Amino acid sequence: MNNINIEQYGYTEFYKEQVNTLEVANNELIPARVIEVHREQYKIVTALGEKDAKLKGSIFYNEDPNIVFPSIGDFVLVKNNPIGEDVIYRVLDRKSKFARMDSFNQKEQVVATNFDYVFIVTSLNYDFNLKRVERYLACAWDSGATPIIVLTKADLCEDYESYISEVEGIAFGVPTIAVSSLTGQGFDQLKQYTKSGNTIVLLGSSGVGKSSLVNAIAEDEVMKVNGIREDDSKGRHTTTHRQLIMLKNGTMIIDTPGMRELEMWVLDEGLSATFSDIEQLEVNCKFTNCKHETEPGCAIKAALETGELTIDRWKNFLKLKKEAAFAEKKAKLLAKTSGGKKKRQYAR
Ligand SMILES: Nc1nc2c(ncn2[C@@H]2O[C@H](COP(=O)(O)OP(=O)(O)O)[C@@H](O)[C@H]2O)c(=O)[nH]1
Ligand SMILES: [Mg+2]
Ligand SMILES: [Zn+2]
Repeated sequence: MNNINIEQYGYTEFYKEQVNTLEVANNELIPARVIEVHREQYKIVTALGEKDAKLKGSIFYNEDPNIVFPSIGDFVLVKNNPIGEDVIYRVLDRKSKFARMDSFNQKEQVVATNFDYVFIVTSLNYDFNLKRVERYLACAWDSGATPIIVLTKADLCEDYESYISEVEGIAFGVPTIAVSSLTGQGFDQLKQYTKSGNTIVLLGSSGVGKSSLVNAIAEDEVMKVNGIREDDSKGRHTTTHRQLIMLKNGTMIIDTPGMRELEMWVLDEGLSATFSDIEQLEVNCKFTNCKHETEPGCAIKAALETGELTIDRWKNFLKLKKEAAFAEKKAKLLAKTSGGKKKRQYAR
């Protein structure tokens, strides 16, 4: 794959200007985009094609606490090595990013960068949850990119117009599009965003149809859909880890497991705020460690009986709480393994 036009990967004036002011335009460094991240190993794409790359040690491991490490989607400056790995010298300023605080290392963990649109994906069946959309929206605005709300599985919903107006009530001016990856409904409305040179990140719970959506945009099976037996998906090239994938039409999708953790973190942050009524009820349980199961004097059970608290809301709370706890456990575990490794490198 020779002589790629790096502009197809979203290398715009925003990045070019930075390179010009750095006065590196005439030296040997060339721009590249990071399309895969594996610990210290990177896969990048430059005008010369896809290459493996590593960091310039004297720049990245020199005790400078402000040094920015490349993440998926980053534009970087590299020195081409015709017989081996390219060497990354610098990360260019980002136009958007998703990051979460890694509480273990007290460091910001960047999950994805330089995307144009955040597709906030929620399905029109049981998963539909306005509060959740609200939190995703806040997160998307923070990122610096433009949110688009995508309501999936329109084929399963008779009255999606009312859902759309509900969403529009909380998301002023944010495009809200109902789609079905099964029937193709709504995809002509998505086309203005899924264009060559654009990078998209998808945010949404598991099962809402993100992979199906990407496949439908790609008109190709680029991602594994949940619930399809292994045998059936043989031969499909499924995405694995921290990738930026280029679809045939030139749209790029950032697909990273980090998004899942980010999402859980967002949910956790919002959990207390969203369910403050439940937290207020809990205060009235007879026992401070009440599990709201069989304990006497349980205020939650009483509220469920009177209908003050609906079963649906209670179940939703329990489900989100469980997801958030799981994500936190996993994030801590991840932080432990990658954190230890990095510290050793700094000591060099
Ligand atoms: N009826 C219907 N089912 C869908 C649609 N999109 C996805 N699904 C189903 O929803 C399930 C989860 O889809 P998947 O794309 O793996 O969701 P993800 O976890 O968000 O990536 C699968 O069983 C899909 O077949 C849709 O537009 N209509
Ligand atoms: Mg998926
Ligand atoms: Zn209780």
